[in-house]
This record gives sequence, C-alpha cells and structure tokens, in this order.
Amino acid sequence: MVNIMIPPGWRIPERDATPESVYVNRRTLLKLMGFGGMALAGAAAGCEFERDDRPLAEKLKTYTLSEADKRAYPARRNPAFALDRAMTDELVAAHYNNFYEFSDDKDDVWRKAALFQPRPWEVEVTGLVTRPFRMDVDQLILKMPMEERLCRHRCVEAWAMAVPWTGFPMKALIEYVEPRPSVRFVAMTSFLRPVEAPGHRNEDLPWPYTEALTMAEALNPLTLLATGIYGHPLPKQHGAPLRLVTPWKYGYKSVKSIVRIDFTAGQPFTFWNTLLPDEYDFTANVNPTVPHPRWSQRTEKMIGTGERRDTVLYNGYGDHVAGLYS
Ligand SMILES: Nc1nc2c(c(=O)[nH]1)N[C@H]1C(S)=C(S)[C@@H](COP(=O)(O)O)O[C@H]1N2
Ligand SMILES: [Mo]
Repeated sequence: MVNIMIPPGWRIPERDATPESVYVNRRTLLKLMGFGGMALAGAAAGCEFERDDRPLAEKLKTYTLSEADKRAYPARRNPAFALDRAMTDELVAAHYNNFYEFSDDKDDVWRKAALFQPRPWEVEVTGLVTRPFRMDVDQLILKMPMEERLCRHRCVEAWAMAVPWTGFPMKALIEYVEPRPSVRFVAMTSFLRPVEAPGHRNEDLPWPYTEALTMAEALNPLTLLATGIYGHPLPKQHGAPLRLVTPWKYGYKSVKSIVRIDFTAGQPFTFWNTLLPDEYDFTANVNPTVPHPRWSQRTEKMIGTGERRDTVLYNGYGDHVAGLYS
C-alpha cells in the first residue's frame, strides 16, 4: 500500500498538533477527501447547519436543563481525583474538539453541531447480560451515582487539557446489568444521523463511531460515563448527552454521544483501529516511549495556554491502572 500525503489545502488549519489522518493509504484518502469536499460544499450552500453568530459564552448557556439535570448538577466533587496542572478554560475546551461526525476541523465542530438533537435520547444496554435495558438518559442519570471529577485528557495528536467531568463510574452500570461470566469486552456505539451530522453522509467511513474496553478496564473505578462538564450537562460538541472518559488512554477511546453499550465475548471492531490499524491500536494507553508512526509522543501541549509538558505513562494514572497491564 502506498502512503500519500493529504494536500495542505485539506489539512486542518492547526500548527502543532498532528491531525489523526495526514498519511493514509490511497483508498482511505479518497474516502476522506469525499468527506472534506462534502463538508465544504454544504458550508457554501448554507444548508448543512444554521449559522449562529452569538458569542460562544452566550450559546453555552442555551442548553435546557431537564428535570434530571436539575437534580444532578452540580454533583459532589470526588476528592480522589486531583489535577497536577491548571484547569483548561471552559471556552477553550468548548471550541477545540475532535468529533468527526461534525467536522474534521477542530475549531469548527461546535458550530457544525448546531443541528444535532441530543435529547430526548435513549441508551440501549445489550449483549451477554442478565438485565439488558433501554432507558432514557434522564432516567439513567437519576439511577446512577453522579459525581464530579477533575481529569487530564490526552489526545493521540499530542494536545492535552484538564477538565471537570460530571458522570458516574461505568462500574455502577455494569453491576446493574449483571454481565455473564463469558463477557470479556464492552463495546460502545455512537449515534448515526446523517441529517444532523454531515460527516455521516460519507458512507465509506466505518460509521457509527465505536470504541471498546476490556471488562477489567471498564470495571476500573477510573472509567467514567460522563453526562456533564464544568458543572453542567455536556454541550453537543463534547459528546452530549453521554460519553466515555478513560483518562489514561488516548482521547480516541473516549467515544461520544453513546446510544448502545454492548457486552461481548469477542473483541469488537473499533472506528480508528478499523480505519488505520497500524496507527491506532486497540489498547491506546498513553505512553511517552511508544511514538505514533508519524510523530513522537514524548511531550504534549496544553490547549489554551500552549504550555508544553512531558508526557507521563498512563497519563499520570499509573496508581489506578498499572495493575491492569502487569
Ligand atoms: N463519536 C466520536 N467520539 C469521539 C471522537 C469522534 O470523532 N467521534 N473523537 C475522539 C477524540 S480523537 C478525542 S481527542 C476526544 C475529544 O473530546 P473533546 O472534543 O470533548 O475534547 O473525543 C473522542 N471521541
Ligand atoms: Mo484524539
């Protein structure tokens, strides 16, 4: 397979972080160009999304709080999760996002997500469990032990942030459904709505976005299903209304806007690992000594401040997770 470079005109306008797909094989390149071209055509025609030029700070206050949200926020902060660095500014985090369903341009995701309707929202929990269920996300919020945690986040592209998530440990949901002994993996699947998400109209990408963890990883107390950030429900661009948070792994594992959680015996297919297996492995643990095939992982850059820091093994969460891999 021949590797070719995507022309600079296509690449995201961003200097230091390396985009997930700069070198791709020819077939993948054609797919991605189709995707990029469609997004541009839509923007020109003005029909992909409604323009909303209000300042971001104002827009962020426009989500409506459901009755469940009113009870859940603000959640008690869990003191077990402390930061070694300053928290990222809320507005910085909210307009620098990876969410390929909406845009390949990190600066533009929040705007392109305008048509997305994350409520009402049903979550289906299926597979090899004693008590499968379908439930509105608001009901789930009322059932689960909600808490706030400060967490570092490290994207495989070498940018990082530190944010307060609100959510519940995945362990609580697992105990509720009672998996059978044969279960070895948990797969999580994002929504699929081509009308609301321009990226979904590229049928050649392996939509919907999926990710998965081993059961031991999913049961680790560090694994969070997040419904909120900065003390309120998730805005669309952060993966409303429910997303995964696994802070010791590269960010692509933390699948957004989950509609299905499936307990399986075999290892599930996952989005980036299916598309580019040599570049995005299944486990994806943060590790400064294992470079990405196209760039070093030795250091990372905090978004907003631009501060450069040394990358730490397991993103600094070794006390919680090193035992999983010994
Ligand atoms: N459904 C979906 N989930 C996703 C992605 C995506 O493109 N689609 N991108 C991932 C990547 S690469 C990162 S770094 C984080 C970014 O989360 P944030 O935009 O809330 O900071 O979301 C992850 N979850
Ligand atoms: Mo990422």
